[in-house]
Amino acid sequence: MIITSLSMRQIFDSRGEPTIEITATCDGISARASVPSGKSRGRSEVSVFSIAEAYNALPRVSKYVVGYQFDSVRAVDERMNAADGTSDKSKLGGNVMLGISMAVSRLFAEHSGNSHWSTMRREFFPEMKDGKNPIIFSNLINGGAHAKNNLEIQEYMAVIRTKNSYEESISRLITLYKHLGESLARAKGSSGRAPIGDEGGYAFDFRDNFEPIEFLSEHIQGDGMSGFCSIGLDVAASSFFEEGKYVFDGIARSGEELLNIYAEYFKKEKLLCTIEDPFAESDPEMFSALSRVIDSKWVVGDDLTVTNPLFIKKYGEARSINGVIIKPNQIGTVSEACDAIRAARAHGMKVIISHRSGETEDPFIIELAKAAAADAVKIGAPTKERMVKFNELIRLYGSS
Ligand code: 2PG
Ligand code: MG
Repeated sequence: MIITSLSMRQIFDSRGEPTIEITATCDGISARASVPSGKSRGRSEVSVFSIAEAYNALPRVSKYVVGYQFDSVRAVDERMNAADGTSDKSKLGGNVMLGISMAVSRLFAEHSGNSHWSTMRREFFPEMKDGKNPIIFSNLINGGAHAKNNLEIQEYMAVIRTKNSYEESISRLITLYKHLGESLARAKGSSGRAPIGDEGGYAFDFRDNFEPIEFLSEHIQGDGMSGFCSIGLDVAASSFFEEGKYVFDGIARSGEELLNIYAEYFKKEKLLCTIEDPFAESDPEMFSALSRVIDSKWVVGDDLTVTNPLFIKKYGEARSINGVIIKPNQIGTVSEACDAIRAARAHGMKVIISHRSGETEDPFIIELAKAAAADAVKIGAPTKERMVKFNELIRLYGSS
């Protein structure tokens, strides 16, 4: 396939921040893709160009891509990487390169007349068969960098295992989300609209970081969902790690003290099943220590691993984590995100394909999850712009 043009336009993400949408064409066929943005970013994520820088970079990247014959997405990505030549994609822009890589990936599908997910599977995961329906991680209470409340923990998620149809489980999740909002508003004495965080979850102040878990647990049980719904946390602990201490519930604590708090959480709340970034990315030994203590639960890396196959391998070998977040815009091309998934699998890790706090309406992550037969998808609260991802799950997986 010869790529005949690349163009770009500015759009806005769900946080109202400007981001880019790329259109790639070939013989009159076109495909487009847009790039999300993260607020709580890992230190080693690839560079993000401003809109002005991205417009400036596009002709420089196009020079290496437009007018050339390519047989795979990987070939396009390798050519962009060679032209960029930096480890953090700072010459051509990680977001620019990812937008092109995603649009080109869709263009290959359009060109061959196949679905995007099956085209990606053929190139990157040819040995994969459809597995179980991916588990949904849905963020219902927001704190940390995603909210203006007193919670250090960034995300309290409903973790939904769908055996039969997504229609049914998503409908139950929406009911849970509504009931939780009503009862939080009552309990917190709020008469107006509930405060909402960046990913659509409720953002009230709480007694401490454990209280939201109690609320969630009570509602999951009250709504009769405990057979298929549990609780996950994304602590995003780098955001409250200051001078070697974790400032948690108002007190500066050592890593060991924080580990004991988590162990207590897991002991007290049986529905709690996963914990992401429990410690700062500069404190990997503590991930391993926690993994030894709660070895039947998922200990997940995000800021720690930034979708980088080398980091995933390193922390897989050290047994620091047994699950990993995959966000294509942390690494900046589709083929490298797929390499990260393969690295995770090679080390026996659960693969969770994730949105960002600043999302667009692009359903790319669901297509990737289907292509890779991922274990889970992380897609925010069931509301507003995030519904695109839920609806795409229904479309791609249908009822079974
Ligand atoms: C995270 C994400 C998505 P952000 O930390 O996992 O929930 O947040 O996009 O702000 O990094
Ligand atoms: Mg995270």
